[in-house]
Amino acid sequence: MTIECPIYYEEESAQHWLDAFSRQCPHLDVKEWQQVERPEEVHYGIVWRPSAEFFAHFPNLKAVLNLGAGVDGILHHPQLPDSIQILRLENAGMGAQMNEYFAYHVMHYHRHMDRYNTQQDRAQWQAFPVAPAKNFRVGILGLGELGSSVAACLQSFGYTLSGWSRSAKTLEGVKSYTGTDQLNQFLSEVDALCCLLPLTDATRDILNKDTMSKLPKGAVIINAARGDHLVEEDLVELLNSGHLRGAVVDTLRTEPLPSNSPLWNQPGLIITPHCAAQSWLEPSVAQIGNNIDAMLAGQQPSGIVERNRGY
Ligand code: NDP
Ligand code: OXD
Repeated sequence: MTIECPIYYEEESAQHWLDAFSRQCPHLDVKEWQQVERPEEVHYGIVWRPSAEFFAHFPNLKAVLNLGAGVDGILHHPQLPDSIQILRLENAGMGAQMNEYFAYHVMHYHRHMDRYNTQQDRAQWQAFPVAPAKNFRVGILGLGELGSSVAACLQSFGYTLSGWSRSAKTLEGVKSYTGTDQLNQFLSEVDALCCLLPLTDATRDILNKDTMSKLPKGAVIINAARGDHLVEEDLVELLNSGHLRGAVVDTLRTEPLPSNSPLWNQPGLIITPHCAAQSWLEPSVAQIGNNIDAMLAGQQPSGIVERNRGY
């Protein structure tokens, strides 16, 4: 028996997903959502940023499987029924990509590449002393699937690591901080602040003037979580005042960042186009296929989103 599953993918064509599902999960009949002939018979939908009408079109959905790790978009979907279970991708190749993204940028600052870039613009030849990695303190906001992967990767280079999460963690070599009570202490001991939090009511605007001012002077920020974590005007103010040495942002409040945004020309700011980690086809399809099989067999799938906590 084949199971019909509609897919809604925000970009023009879901063809690459359709091909991967037919290769890896031939027992699932995954098709573009408009091609489903009897929408009322469908129980599982596969989505990335579904349109307003998607949920009304499939009145008997039991679960949606999100083609990404972050679920802030789908949780704010105006038509999302209360009864539907939401599953998200866990890692699915994104851990390795985040490791590369954060290692690259942490080293950019630890090894003074920002300063050398500026010097090159001025044809200036001057070396800075190289401090051991253990003297460069990296703090990670969010120690979930991706944050804990980045922590383990950076630890292998010898960086001094700490992390902030809702629940306490026992990750080797990572000092664990939890809750708002411990946030200021955590921030005060960090040279590079990496953000890998989910966007929730509790974390929106968390990188603001007050919190970023708690970082030591000369600290840097690397945000690859969501644009709404960061108050962009506050970042600009702290870069211009010299409190922050630099920042890297992969996600912005408005995406794509408009071409006339002054952020493009902000000194000290590196912008990348929401590319830190992508949902790779093979592991994503395998995870979604396993989850649908588990639900069909009456078993617990993985990656269940707890709606009350927002991630
Ligand atoms: P997880 O849900 O696995 O981890 C989230 C972490 O954040 C957990 O450690 C959690 O704590 C912590 N956390 C959540 N709320 C709070 C809070 N209020 N206070 C303190 N800590 C909190 O998420 P992932 O690691 O899979 O993904 C993280 C985010 O990365 C995604 O939500 C998405 O926004 C972003 N992302 C960005 C991509 C890009 O290309 N730029 C690609 C993929 C993801 P606890 O462990 O106690 O639950
Ligand atoms: C995600 C993303 O959340 O790509 O997976 O941002």
